[in-house]
Amino acid sequence: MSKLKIAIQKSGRLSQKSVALLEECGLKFPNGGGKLITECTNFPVEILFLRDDDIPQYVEQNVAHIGIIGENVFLESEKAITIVEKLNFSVCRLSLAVPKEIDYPGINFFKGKKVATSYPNILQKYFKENRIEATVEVISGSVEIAPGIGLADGICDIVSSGSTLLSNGLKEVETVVKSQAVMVANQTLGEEAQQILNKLLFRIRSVQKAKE
Ligand code: PRT
Ligand code: ZN
Repeated sequence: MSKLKIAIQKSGRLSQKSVALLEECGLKFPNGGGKLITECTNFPVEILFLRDDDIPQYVEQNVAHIGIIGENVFLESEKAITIVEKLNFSVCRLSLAVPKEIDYPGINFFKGKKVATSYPNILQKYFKENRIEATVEVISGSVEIAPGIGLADGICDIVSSGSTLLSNGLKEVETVVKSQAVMVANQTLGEEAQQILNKLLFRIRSVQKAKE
């Protein structure tokens, strides 16, 4: 029998909770030791540990059948994959923020401005929908320092408690998208993979219900 291949984040904010969810579903597997791939001992599942940004591509190409990522990564990737379950953890939002001393007049503030982000696809779509012409400056990390060093007038980044914005002299002014961990799947799963996924989804839903 073939196995369902599940991609989860190797190390980061989603890792522990992804492992915990699979364990709560009754899956037993050796975890740790820096292995990149591991087999469940009691379920036809193989787990791949990857960078979260690579997961949409692997799922689209069917290298992994399913994956667990933030909705923000799903949306930014623009890959042809499907969300099959929202997982209710790692809740956050992608927001626009500006220096706190700005007297913010509303979204038109961003017209003609420069905004730093690691999420150019999501941000450009948002600006287009809101008829804002702005320059999107792509940087891969430490986005919060961009206004302070004169690189941008504002930023678009993940916010959860808001304390990072605060400590960098910024304030949140618009929510661009809300996010949480989601399970994504390849759009043309074979019958066997689909059957295993259905079993797993049934267990995930039971685990979620028990927590309500
Ligand atoms: O190495 P790899 O590429 O796999 O990981 P990564 O560094 O890209 O991602 P990681 O582990 O930081 O985050 C994984 C996912 O967790 C994100 O894609 C989000 O879906 C989700 N998540 C939830 C968050 C946060 N909360 C979060 N607070 N991702 C990032 N942050 C960062 C944010 O970028 C900002 O720097 O935390 C800071 C803001 O937090 P607050 O609490 O100060 O507002
Ligand atoms: Zn990443």
